[in-house]
Amino acid sequence: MRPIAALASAPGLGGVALIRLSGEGVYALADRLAPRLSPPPSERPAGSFAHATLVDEAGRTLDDAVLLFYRAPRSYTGEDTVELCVHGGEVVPRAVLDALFRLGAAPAGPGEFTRRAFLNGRLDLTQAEAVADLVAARTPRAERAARANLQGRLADALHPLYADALALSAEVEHLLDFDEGELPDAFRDDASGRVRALAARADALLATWREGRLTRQGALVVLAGRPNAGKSTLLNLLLGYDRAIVSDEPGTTRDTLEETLDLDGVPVRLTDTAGLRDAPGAVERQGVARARDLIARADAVLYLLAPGEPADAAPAGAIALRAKADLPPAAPDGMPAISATRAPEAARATALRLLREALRIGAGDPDAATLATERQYALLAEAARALAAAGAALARGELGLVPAAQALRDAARAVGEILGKVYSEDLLDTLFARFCVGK
Ligand SMILES: Nc1nc2c(ncn2[C@@H]2O[C@H](COP(=O)(O)OP(=O)(O)OP(=O)(O)O)[C@@H](O)[C@H]2O)c(=O)[nH]1
Ligand SMILES: [Mg+2]
Repeated sequence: MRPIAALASAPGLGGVALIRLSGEGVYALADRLAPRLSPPPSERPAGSFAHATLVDEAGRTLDDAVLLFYRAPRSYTGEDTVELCVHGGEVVPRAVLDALFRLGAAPAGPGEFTRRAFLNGRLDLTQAEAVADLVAARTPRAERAARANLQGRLADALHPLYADALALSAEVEHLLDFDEGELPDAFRDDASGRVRALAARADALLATWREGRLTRQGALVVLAGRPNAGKSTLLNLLLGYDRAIVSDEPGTTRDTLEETLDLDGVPVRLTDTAGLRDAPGAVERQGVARARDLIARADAVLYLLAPGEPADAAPAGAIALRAKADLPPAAPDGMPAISATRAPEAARATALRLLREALRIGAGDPDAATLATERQYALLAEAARALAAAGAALARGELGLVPAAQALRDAARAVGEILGKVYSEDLLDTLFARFCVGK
C-alpha cells in the first residue's frame, strides 16, 4: 500500500514529536530525507535506530532526528515502517511532514495505521476498537478494560463461539442426509443441547455490555425527589464543593445541573434536578419535565424521600433514600436514611455505597472480556437471536433442520463481523473515523 505519514504524538508544544511513515517504498523516502546517513536507512536492519540530519529537497536542514526502523511484517501496521522522532512544537514536525508529502507520502487518515494493521492481520476488529478505547480512556479502570480487549480477551471468547456455531451448522445439515424416520434422536437432542450452550455463552458475553458501557461512556445518575428534599445539598456533599444553590425555599433548583464524579474509575454524570411537583411557574414546570426525562434515561436514580413521605413515592427502579433523618417523624422503617447536615460524612458514604450497589461497579473482573462498543453489542445480540431461532427450529424436528442450519450460520456471521472476519469498506470507514490521525 502507498506510503502514508502523520504526526503520531499530540500536536502542540512538547519536547519530541513522533512522525510515523508506513507503506511500500518508505525506505526510499527515508533515504532521500536523510541523504547523509551512512549506511542509508534502506540498508539498516529492522529493529535498529539511527541519529540523522533530515534535509529538504534543496538540501536545507529540517531537523536532527532519531529514526527507528521496522520491516514488514514486524511492525505495528505489518508494513515497512520508519518512525522519526523530531523536535516538538508547531514548526519542525510540520516542515518534516510537508517534506515527506512532497516526496510522495500521502497524509494518513484517522486510524489509517491501525486500519492497515487490521488489513494485514496484525489485529482483529475488537483489538482495533480497543486501541481507540485505550487512547480515549479517562480512568485507570477504562484503561484496564481496553487493554484486556487489546490483548485479545474478547476475541478469545468470540473465536470459539464463531467456530462452534459454524461446525454445528454443518453437523445439522448433515442430519438431512438421513432418510425420513432414520434420524437419530440422540443426535438431535445433542444438537439442541449444544445450541443452548452456545446461546448461554452469547448471553454471558452480552451481560458484560453494561460494565463495558459504564466504564467507557460513564453512568448517568439522577438525584430526584420532592422540592426541598435535600437533593442539591447531597449533590454538593458528593462533589465535595458547593456546586448547587441550597435554600429552604422549595423550587430552588429549576434547571438540571450535571457534574462528573469518578466512582471507582467509572465516570458518573451526577445530575441534580428540579423537585417533582405540580410547579406553579412555567420555568419550574420545564425543569420538572426535564427531571422526568432524565429519570427515564438514567442508569440509576437516587430518590430522596422527604420526612414523612411514603417509601412508595419513589419511581419504580429508583434507589429510595430517606433524607433529613434528623427531623421528625423519625420512625425507622428499615430504609437507608441520611442526615446531610447532622452527619455529612456518613450521608456521603451511604449514598456512594447505594450507588455502587445499584450500578454494580467493581462486580466484574476488570481484566475480563467486555463488550466495548455499540457495534459489538448489536452484532452479538443479533447472534443471540439467531441462536434462539436455531433452537426453536431444531425443536420442530426434521422440517426445522434447514432453517436451524441457516440460523446457526447467521449467528456465526454476526460473531464473525464483530471480529472482522467479514467486513465492508463502509464499516471500516465508520469504525476508524473515531480514531485520531496518527494512530
Ligand atoms: N435538617 C436538615 N436539613 C437539611 C438536610 N439536608 C438539606 N437540608 C436543608 O433543606 C433545605 C433544602 O435543601 P436543598 O438541598 O436545597 O433541597 P432540594 O431538594 O435541592 O430543593 P429544590 O431544589 O427546591 O428541589 C435547605 O435549607 C437545606 O439546608 C438534612 O439532612 N437535615
Ligand atoms: Mg435543589
